[in-house]
Amino acid sequence: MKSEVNNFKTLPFLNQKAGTSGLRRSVREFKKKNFLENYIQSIINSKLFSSSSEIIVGSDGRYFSKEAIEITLKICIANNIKKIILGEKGILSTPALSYLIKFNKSDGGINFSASHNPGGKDGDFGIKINSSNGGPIVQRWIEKIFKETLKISSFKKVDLKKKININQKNIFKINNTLIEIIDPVDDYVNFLQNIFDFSLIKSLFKSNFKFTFNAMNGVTGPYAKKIFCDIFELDEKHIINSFPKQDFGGLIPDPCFENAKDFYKLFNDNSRYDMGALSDGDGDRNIILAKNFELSSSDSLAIIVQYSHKILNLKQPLNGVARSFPTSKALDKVAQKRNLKVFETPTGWKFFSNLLDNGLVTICGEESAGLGSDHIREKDGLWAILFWLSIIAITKNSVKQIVENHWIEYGRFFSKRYDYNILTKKKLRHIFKIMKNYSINNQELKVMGIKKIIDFEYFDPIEKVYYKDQGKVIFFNDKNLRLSVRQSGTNSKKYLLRIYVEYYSKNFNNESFIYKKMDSVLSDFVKIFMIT
Ligand code: VG1
Ligand code: CO
Repeated sequence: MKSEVNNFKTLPFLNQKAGTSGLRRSVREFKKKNFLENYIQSIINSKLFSSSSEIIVGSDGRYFSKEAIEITLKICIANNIKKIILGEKGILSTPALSYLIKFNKSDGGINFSASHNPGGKDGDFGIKINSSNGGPIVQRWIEKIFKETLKISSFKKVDLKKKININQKNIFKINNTLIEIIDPVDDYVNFLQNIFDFSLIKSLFKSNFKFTFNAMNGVTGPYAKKIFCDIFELDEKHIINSFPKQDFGGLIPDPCFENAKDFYKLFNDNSRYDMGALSDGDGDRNIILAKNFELSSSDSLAIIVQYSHKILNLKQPLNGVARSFPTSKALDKVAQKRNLKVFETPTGWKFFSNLLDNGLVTICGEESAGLGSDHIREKDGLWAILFWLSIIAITKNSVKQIVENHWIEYGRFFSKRYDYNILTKKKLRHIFKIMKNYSINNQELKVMGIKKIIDFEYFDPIEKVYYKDQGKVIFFNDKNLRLSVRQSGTNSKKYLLRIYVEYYSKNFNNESFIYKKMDSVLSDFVKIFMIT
């Protein structure tokens, strides 16, 4: 087959740098002539992959995924990549893709997903790039690929007469490249069966326990059906939005009340369910609901660590634990009791991978519905849900009871995230500048009880690199209060500022009083720093 070299220098690749979780842009941008071709060739030019590489390729099934996979295959073939393993119909959840890299000892992965961002032709598209450990590429590789995007002048792509059929399991060779199309679900689900005691969870499902799952028309549906229906014998009617759709059926696949109102309503006063769970577009996030109750991810992380020694594959002491800095310190309380070291990282899973690879941590997580462990190198929605089902089966308590017992023992970290759409880059820079230049002796800050504002910096103990500009942390005279501020790195359209407020109280019941207090701190803060 002919390999064509294209010399279109059509696109200035300036600023095509991956953010918190890969390169994320609008579909419209990705569909520009040669945009994707140039980016995939840039990845190859960076030498992340070579002609002896085996690469796992998949997607969350969103609009443009199949075309993107076809383009990627043609470029990989022209560049003589040795082997591509692909999920049937182009489907692979982010955790399943990470699993396949790690356990096939592959050289990395390309995952077409914009995760929780909207899909469809007016939505977003994205590329998550993974290295040979199964985790997102670290900053060094992000920079190398970025540099290649600045100087790329041509790409190689084979010219094929026929479309490559990726819709059924198969193995075939085109030129020097072996292409294997596999079942996206089976191996990963078998793997999960070695982590958790499935018979224990099955007995929970056989009891009176009522469970429902919402896949948000993302990639997790087929995995959830296999686990909950085929193995735990749950009726399929309890798995909602279970077919991966190109436009997520019009839903935004970011699991939260706004995007899943009907599902949330199933958990009102008259709820017939004991537990509900949702995942995002690419299956790495999880939300857990119960009657009149939504579990915060920060609490979920702490409680998972609290019960880890009771779970099949985690019975040995943990190496350590990690959380991103805006994630509440509930984890730290449990870790302190267990004598575990806590690593506080910038936002984004790539920071956890080094710690996991080097045996420094076993469990880690973020406030944004992402939890995981050293079983793979991505956050894992179904893993977290199975963990909770195991805790419920072991303790025979309800979700709410388990959480309240945790609060009684450790106190409660109230936490909330607020997002602000900042209109211009200039304004965003200005906000950070005034935060930097503010004197602590300023009267307004004194009135607010602000003690200090620091840059959150992180020293990666493995890479031996200092990460700066990751956000700000604001400390108050009231030690129970903490505020973090950072810019989102996953939003394709807007400059999004995220403000995280945390308040610790030994008494878990004074909810409305504490939330009011948090709201008022926030409203003073945004006024002083001219955020609104
Ligand atoms: C958001 C979350 C972050 C998460 C990232 C990727 O990033 O805050 O915790 O790691 O999404 O999640 P940001 O920069 O917009 O705050 V996913 O589900 O896209 O892999
Ligand atoms: Co995701």
